[in-house]
Amino acid sequence: MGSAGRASTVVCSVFLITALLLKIHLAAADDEKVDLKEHAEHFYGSNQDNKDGDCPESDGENGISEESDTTLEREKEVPVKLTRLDGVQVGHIQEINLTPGRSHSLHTVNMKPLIFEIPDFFSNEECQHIIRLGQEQGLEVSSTHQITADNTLRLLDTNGDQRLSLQEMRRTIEDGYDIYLNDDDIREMYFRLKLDPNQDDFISRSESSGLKVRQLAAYIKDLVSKNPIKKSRYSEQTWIYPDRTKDDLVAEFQRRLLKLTRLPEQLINKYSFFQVVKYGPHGHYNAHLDSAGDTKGLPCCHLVTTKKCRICRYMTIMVYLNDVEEGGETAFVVANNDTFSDQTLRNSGNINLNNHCRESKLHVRPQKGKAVIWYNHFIDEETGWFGDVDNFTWHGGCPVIKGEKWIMNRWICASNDREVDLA
Ligand SMILES: [Ca+2]
Ligand SMILES: [Ca+2]
Repeated sequence: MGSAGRASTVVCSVFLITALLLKIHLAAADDEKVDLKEHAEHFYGSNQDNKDGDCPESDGENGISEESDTTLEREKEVPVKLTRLDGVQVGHIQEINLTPGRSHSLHTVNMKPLIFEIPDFFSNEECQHIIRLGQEQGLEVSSTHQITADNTLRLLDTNGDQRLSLQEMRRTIEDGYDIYLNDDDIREMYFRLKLDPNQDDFISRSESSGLKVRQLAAYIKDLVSKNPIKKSRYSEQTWIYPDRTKDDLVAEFQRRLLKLTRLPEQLINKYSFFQVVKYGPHGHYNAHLDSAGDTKGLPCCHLVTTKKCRICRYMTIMVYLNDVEEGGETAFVVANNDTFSDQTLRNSGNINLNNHCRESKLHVRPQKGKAVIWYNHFIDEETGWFGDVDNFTWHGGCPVIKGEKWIMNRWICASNDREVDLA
C-alpha cells in the first residue's frame, strides 16, 4: 500500500506545511482502488436494480407483504450472520469435504490472528491450470501508488523537535510515495538534492526550505525506475473474472469456497474475481492490511465509484501455485503480540519485508497447492455482521531468494450493510 492500514496514519507533528500541501491517504493502494471500482461497475453493470435496495412496490406485486407473511417476519427476526470457522487451538486439524472424491484437512496455524492452512487445496494440475490462465491473460507490473509531481507530502516530525531525522524522512517517503528506503538511500538523496549541507543526517527547519516536492518526487520516481525493489510491491499480476473466463476449475473453486467458509452464497458469488500474482527474484510485498482499518465513515470501495472509499474484505484466501526454491514466505508481522500500535509498527521499519522479513512474528512457507486463509475482520457481536478490522492480520510476502513464486489471491467482500451484501 499503500496498505489499507495507511488510512490510519496519524501524524504527531507536522511542520513546513507552507511549502507542502496536506493530504490524507485514504484506503488502500491506488491500483486496488481502481480495480475495485472497475469491479463494482462491472458487477452493477448487470445488476443495476440491486443497487438501490428495497422496492416495496415489487414486493406487493409478488404477493408478499410484511403484515401478512409471518414466515418473512420470523426470518427478519433472525438475520443471517457472517460465519467464522472455529480454530479451536493451534495445531488443530479438521477433516473437511470440499470436493467429491477428495479429502482435505483444515489446519489451525495461528489464533491471533486466526489463520488456517489447507494443504493440497489445489492439485498439481489445478495449480498449473491457474498459472496458465494468468499467463494466457498476460501479467502486468503490480503498482500500489502513482508518483507524480502533484503528489502532496506531509513531513512527519514525529517527535516534534522541529527537524527530520533519517527515520522520520523514511516514514515521510513511505507514507507519501509508498517507497521503502534505507538510511543510505536517504543520505544519497540528501547529497544529490543538496538537502543536508551540514551532513548531520537531520533536515533542520532552515534546510527544509530547500526541499521542493516536485524535485523530490522526480528523484524518487527515477530511483524506483532503476530499483523497483524499493517499491512496496515488486511483482506482476493479472485479474481473473469467473463470469468472463467460463472455466470449470474456477467454477469449482467457487463451490469449494462456499463449502469451506459456509458464508451466504451471495458473498461468494459477488466480486468473485481473483488475482494471479508472480514474484520473480527479489519479488516481495511489504506488510499491509487487506482491508481498511480506521475509516468506518467511508463507503466500501466495492459498492461505490467514488474515490473516497475504503477496501472492505472480510476474508482472504491465498493459494500457493508452486514451490518456491527459497524465500517467499507469507509473513504476519505482528501476529501474537500482546497489543497493536500502528505508530509502533510503522516506526519499527518491519513493514519493509524486503529488508525485515525475519523480524516478523509468524511465517507461512509457500507450498504448491496450499491455501492460507484468514479473516481480516471480526464479526460484530451486536449485528452478527461485518465488524472491526483485525490489526493482527498485518502481513506481506517476504522476498523470493531463489526461483519464482506464483499465488492466487481471492478476497470475500462484505460491508456494514447486510441488506446490500445479501441482495
Ligand atoms: Ca523530528
Ligand atoms: Ca542537516
